[in-house]
Amino acid sequence: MSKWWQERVVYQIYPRSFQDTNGDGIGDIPGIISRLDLLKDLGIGIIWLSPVYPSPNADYGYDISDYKGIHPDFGTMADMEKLIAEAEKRDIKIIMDLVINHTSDEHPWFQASRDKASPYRDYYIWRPGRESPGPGRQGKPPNNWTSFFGEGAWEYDEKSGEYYLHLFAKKQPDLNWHNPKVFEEVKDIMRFWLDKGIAGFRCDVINILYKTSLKDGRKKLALTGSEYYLSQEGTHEILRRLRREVLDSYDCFTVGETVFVTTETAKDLCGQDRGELDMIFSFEHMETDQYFVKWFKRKFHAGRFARTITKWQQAIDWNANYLENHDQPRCVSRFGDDEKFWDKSAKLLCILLLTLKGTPFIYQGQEIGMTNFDFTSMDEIRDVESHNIYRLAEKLHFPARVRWNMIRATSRDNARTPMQWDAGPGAGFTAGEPWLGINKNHEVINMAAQLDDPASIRSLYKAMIRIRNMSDILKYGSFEPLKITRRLFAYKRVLDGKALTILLNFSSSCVNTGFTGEALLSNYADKFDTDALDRPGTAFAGRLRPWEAVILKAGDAR
Ligand code: TEU
Ligand code: CA
Repeated sequence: MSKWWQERVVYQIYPRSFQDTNGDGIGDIPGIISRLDLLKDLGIGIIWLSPVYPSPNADYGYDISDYKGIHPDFGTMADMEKLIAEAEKRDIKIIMDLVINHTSDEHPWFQASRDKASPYRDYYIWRPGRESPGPGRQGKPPNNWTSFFGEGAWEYDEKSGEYYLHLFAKKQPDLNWHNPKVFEEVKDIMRFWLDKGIAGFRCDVINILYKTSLKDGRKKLALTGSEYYLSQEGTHEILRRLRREVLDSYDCFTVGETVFVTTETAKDLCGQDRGELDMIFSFEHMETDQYFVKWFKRKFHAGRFARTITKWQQAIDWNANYLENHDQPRCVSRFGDDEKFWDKSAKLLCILLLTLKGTPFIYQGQEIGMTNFDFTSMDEIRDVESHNIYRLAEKLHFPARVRWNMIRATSRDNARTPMQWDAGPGAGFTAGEPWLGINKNHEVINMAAQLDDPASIRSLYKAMIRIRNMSDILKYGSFEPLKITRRLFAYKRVLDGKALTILLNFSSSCVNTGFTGEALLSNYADKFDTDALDRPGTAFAGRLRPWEAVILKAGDAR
């Protein structure tokens, strides 16, 4: 009944920022290999590797120019094979990023496709300009769609005299999923990696593959045109066919990154009877601190956040749970308190993540409570999305200070600063000049400082991963909300008459929860034991200290 990917905790590596071994300032595959023992010690069972393929890095690897290669910055195919083998020795599986909505414009398919007579022409979505008075005249873009990165979704190509569609950066042309040849190419790529021993894929923006029409969309603040490509039936069909024709022949799983899904549309993508994806990343809980688009921040409200998580826990059989990834600001800076209660709030978020129902995904650095960056200007930002949005806001006459505050709070570079291994000048990440600035707080927040400290954030992650791995209640128990206020999130996990109650205080003042009992674990403890759930606990009178998180024994489920 249960699957191995439900029993293991996933750790996401953003290779560029994980560990550099040759001093070029860029993380690499040998660096990942050198840290495998540490990941094993943490207790994780699966690594999700963000893209390591050749790429001109317009979007740092999410613009792929060769799906069957390894970017020389990261190493060689031999390094990759060694990584797979070394991980396997430690019983760690590896999943890779599958980016198939678009390629790089430097991919040979796209280069060939710029020639109207090429057999590759139809691999992409080309259209003539509108109201163009004659051949060779550019005209206006074919429709009014806008891209995820804030610009128009069409780019004019001089060479072929037509526009191509790109839902992300202009160096990321969208593939044409109406073309059966594209489908065959992708199947071939998937088999190539599965045959090398990869255990599955994280499927990038996978619910937007199929565009039903290229008509003008209803005008919106963002993503005009999305009604023609979000979770369309054509996409469902592609996913079912990829499952049947490729994935079913391997012992593997898929997690889809699915944008703008509701609990209803999500069920069609990952429902067990659908034969599409095994689980999905949804975004709704990540949108609870914003107005409409992520650039307009709204004060974090724990109640809204908890209600959204609860809704998804109850609606979906098996969620992919996450609080952080390479696109999102750091969770302690966003849902916790990265100043006075940095330690306690990072630990509270750890307990939340590891006690939800579903597969937990931890992002590199989260296990030591890394925070948002401390950059002071746009010159320090590398992310294409941040620069595009900054420029757009400039065009809209937003004052400079407002623009910078938008970027500071939401930039994806918040999560992409190098891993903080130690307090030294290169943070133990590099002996050279890092590709992206290292947060100055690495002198305090780093792995070396936490590794042997039994009370550290990292020690709690390690304990909680083991506890979850051993607890059927935490893995398979149902999720039942108990109480949600602006500060308190209380829920129960129940299995076969046994239950655990989780109480989380999302505030810097004390909270009376109204729950009493036997506390098995608290984030205020001075050491974290993996057998915490099996030993007698201590009496809990109902009051939580600032940012305190407690797991209570609740023997009688009802
Ligand atoms: O992200 C898609 C996505 O919708 C967003 O999370 C995106 O990062 C952006 O914030 C929208 O405002 C995936 C990848 O995770 C991301 O790194 C890539 O840039 C993107 O697809 C394109 O491949
Ligand atoms: Ca390197």
